[in-house]
Amino acid sequence: MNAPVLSISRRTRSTPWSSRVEAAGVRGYTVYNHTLLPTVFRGAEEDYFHLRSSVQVWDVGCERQVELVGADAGRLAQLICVRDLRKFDVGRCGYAPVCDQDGHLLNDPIVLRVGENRWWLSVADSDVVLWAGGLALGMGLDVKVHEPDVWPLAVQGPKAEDLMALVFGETVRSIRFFRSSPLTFDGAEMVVARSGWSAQGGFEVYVDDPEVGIELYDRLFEIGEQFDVGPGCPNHIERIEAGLLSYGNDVTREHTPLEAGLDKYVALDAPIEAVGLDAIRRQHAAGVPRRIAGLTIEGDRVPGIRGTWPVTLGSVVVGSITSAAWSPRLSANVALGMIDTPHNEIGTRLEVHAPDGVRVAETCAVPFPGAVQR
Ligand code: THG
Repeated sequence: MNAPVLSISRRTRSTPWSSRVEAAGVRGYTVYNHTLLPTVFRGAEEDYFHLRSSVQVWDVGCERQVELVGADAGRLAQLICVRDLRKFDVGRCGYAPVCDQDGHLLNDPIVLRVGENRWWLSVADSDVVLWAGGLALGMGLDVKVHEPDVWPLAVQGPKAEDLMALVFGETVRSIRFFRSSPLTFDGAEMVVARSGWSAQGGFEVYVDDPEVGIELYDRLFEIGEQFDVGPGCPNHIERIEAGLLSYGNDVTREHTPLEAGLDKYVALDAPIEAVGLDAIRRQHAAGVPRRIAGLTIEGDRVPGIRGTWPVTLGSVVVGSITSAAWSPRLSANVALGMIDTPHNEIGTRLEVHAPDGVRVAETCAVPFPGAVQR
């Protein structure tokens, strides 16, 4: 049987690096923010071990920036994000849930304050620009909301810092986790942040010129040869082990940030007003009915997951598996699932209804052992 292909058109946006990624032998794509996102190069397991041992360059141009610029930009950012942004000085970045009026997750972006009155929401896969623009319009705010052409390029892995220091200079070493700094490459200034969707350490470069972007990509590969640099992408196995959530997969508009386990990014007590915060505070007071959990699933390699798998305790459905993969390092199946309270308490034994049969599973702490190397 021939596998179906993804037909790519104008609606499925390319990034400045799509041609490079294809030349490098990308084997799979997904679509994220209407944009191509590579999912595998040499194979999920090979990519995984390479990411954990050297350095990879990731085309994450699909992580679109929603820019808020103008006198009310800070006010709008705080209205949109349920995290307390009062201490966000210029250069600061942070993971910040975005919710609707019922406290349901609309997105889980990284927020960057890139100027006094300029903020970026580096968004996950949903159209935040429409929500932000609608709020600004409805509230009569003095702010422009748009999606500038800025594409993140991630450099991830234990050797990312050494590579970045050769390309951008030694000062990259002084950028702290979730901080950014404007740095120059070939005379072009760009925002460089210590962040990225892996637990292996690294940076993200926000590129606003496709030609410079290609030059940067090529330079990273030229100079990176000594570090065994390779093409890469967010790795399914690595990110499950790290407990990094995928919006649309692990958490959706059905869930609140508390159910997503993002409590520490919610201003439960701070005197701020953000859309959805009241609803989240009410849920916090009443108790959270379900929560994302790590799980190990017994047996040999689980099949690929497309959709979710039911989780039961005896005859009662108590949740679902949302992401699962065989970890070649732990020799175990690692998973994330949305599990009803109190069955999400660590050490609870449950059953998973995978397509190839029922398996025993056990809830566990995330990150998984040895996942974080940053
Ligand atoms: N980088 C950029 N934009 C993004 C992502 C990214 N937009 C979409 C998506 N990823 C947003 N989701 C996440 C989820 C988790 C993290 C980053 C983005 C993350 N979390 C750390 C953790 O959970 O350990 C730490 C978060 C913190 O301390 O603030 O890194 O990857 N540009």
